[in-house]
Amino acid sequence: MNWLDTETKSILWKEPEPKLASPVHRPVAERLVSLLRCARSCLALILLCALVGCSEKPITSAPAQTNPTVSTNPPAPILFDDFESSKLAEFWLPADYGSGRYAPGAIKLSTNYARTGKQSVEVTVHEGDIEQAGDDDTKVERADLDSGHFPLLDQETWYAFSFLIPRDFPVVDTRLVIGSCKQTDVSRPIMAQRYRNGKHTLTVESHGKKEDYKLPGFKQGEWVDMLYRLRYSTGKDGLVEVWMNGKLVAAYSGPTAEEGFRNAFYHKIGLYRDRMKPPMTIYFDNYIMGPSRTSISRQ
Ligand SMILES: [Ca+2]
Repeated sequence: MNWLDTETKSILWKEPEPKLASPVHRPVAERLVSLLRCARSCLALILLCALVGCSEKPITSAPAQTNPTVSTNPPAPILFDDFESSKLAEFWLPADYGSGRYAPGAIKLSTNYARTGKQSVEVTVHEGDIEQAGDDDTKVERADLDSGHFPLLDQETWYAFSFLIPRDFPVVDTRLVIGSCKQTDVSRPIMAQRYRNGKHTLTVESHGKKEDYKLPGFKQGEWVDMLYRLRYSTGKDGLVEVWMNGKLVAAYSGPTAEEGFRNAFYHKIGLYRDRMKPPMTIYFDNYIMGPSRTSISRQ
């Protein structure tokens, strides 16, 4: 199978930088220049830290568990849609299925923007679309694409996609989720990527606890590449790691699934919000899901 074109591969999988020549083979003058440059960069970094403060802890990968629970379920399937065909890929659930739902006409293939190729998928939500009761007497509405429910307990699953929020997108202080991972019969999302009032954030919720992560901002009108690594587990070996434009921006380790609920997990992209008047439109491209990083980047 080789469904990723070269451009897509280059986005999802950045090849390692070519190794520099060994210092012993480089002329002395070149090494001196290199040392001076390094010293200058270090000094600049120290000055920058002194000016802006470097109190924030760097984000590191969630610690690897020495004895993660081994699953007897089949690994996550490999799914891919570059939205270049005349219709959505077969794996997307229909508009009226479960909780990933959309109104007629809400999901369209579009040539307005493309991360690669000529098309992406355009998702629009209007006031009252698939309205349901939310928390605290709120009403929620949605246009969601659901990539399917799978028995992924105690397994790693990777998801990648690109999104673009147009320049004229309404920036409002209203709850808005653009991507989430969920356990089928649990109401709260395990992980939700949010964009509210111009702030880009992520929440991880499990076992009654909720953690908030601030994600880097982005420019409306430009593509953003996301990569999620999830390990669905009711125990300590669960994890959530999120990369944005190739940089690790959030890492959580701990439970990511609820006991006593179904071994069925799914991922949605789209627009899920508290009810409001102005419509919203977002674009997605290059959706990929698979059981490992290599499975979604080197097919
Ligand atoms: Ca495309």
